[in-house]
Amino acid sequence: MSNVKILNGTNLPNIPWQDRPEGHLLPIWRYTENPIIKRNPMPGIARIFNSSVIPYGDKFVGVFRAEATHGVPFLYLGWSDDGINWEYEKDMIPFIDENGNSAIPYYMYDPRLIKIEDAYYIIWCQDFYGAALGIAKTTDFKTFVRLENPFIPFNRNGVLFPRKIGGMYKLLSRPSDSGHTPFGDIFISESPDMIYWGKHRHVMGTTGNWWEGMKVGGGANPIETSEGWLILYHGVVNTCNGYVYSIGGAILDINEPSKVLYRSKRYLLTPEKWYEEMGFVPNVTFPCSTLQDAETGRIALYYGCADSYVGLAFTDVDTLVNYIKENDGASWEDQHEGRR
Ligand code: BMA
Repeated sequence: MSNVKILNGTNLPNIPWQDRPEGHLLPIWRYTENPIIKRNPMPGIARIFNSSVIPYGDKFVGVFRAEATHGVPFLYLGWSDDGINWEYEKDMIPFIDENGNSAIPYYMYDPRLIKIEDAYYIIWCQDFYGAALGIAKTTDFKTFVRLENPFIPFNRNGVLFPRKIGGMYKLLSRPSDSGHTPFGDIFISESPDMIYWGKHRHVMGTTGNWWEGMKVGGGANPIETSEGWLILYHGVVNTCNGYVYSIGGAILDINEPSKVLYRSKRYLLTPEKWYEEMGFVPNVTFPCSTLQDAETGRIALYYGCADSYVGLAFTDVDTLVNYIKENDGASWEDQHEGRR
């Protein structure tokens, strides 16, 4: 039983899990059999990484960023009994528009999958005359209908909240440029209908803590807790050898999530293992989704590793919330509503 409560969450007794290893210092610990998705996972696909998983009945469903052997990423659906071993559908997700016509973008990457009320939404980055966000809705994982793109380019790292707040859908995003974006803050926007997005607010930016000194971007779906919205995000530092992506954590106000209550000035996980340090893009740990068990507070984190693999890691809501509070470095700017 945890002290911090996961709110509006379901019990997930079959959550993938390993206990914290003796003497492990950081608040997130890795699955010993990582990476759970290795190179060339299926015909025509070179790498799967930066992917998102949710429970579905007594199984798990995932939307996977699959980089084809022609080098272009698209989204594939996968199913799993245990959240660790995955079977992928042979063809990419057949997105359609509202008239039923095929509507597959030129490329699609970094999906986040979420259930809101009775529907499932996928949000990702795609070409819209430049990198921007796309969204689609499904209720049966057979028909996937694209909604209007929420923002003009350039924007990435769209993360939806699992319920309306004050009657509005809420969306984190990271305005960017058309390339590898050497800057970036997290903003929040709201919508009554998932079509018209507005009332934009700044949530948080970079800090003087070097691991997140260049840019930050939303990661896993926010987890509703008795302390506020728990978010795991990525923070990036630029080095003489390229960008390094670590995982950070923060807690946002439950009713006004543009306000950061606590934010860890220390990373929660950073590239240390061979599958995080070596790969298509070295030194990337990129959080994209979590599973959580409301009963025990256990959290399983799926993260992309070096743009080559999917890694699994574990924590629990007490450990994470306590670590973020103990290492709090939220600035006045973070705690502010974020309106200028
Ligand atoms: C970001 C995104 C991620 C990727 C990361 C490291 O800009 O494109 O998909 O994991 O770069 O290459």
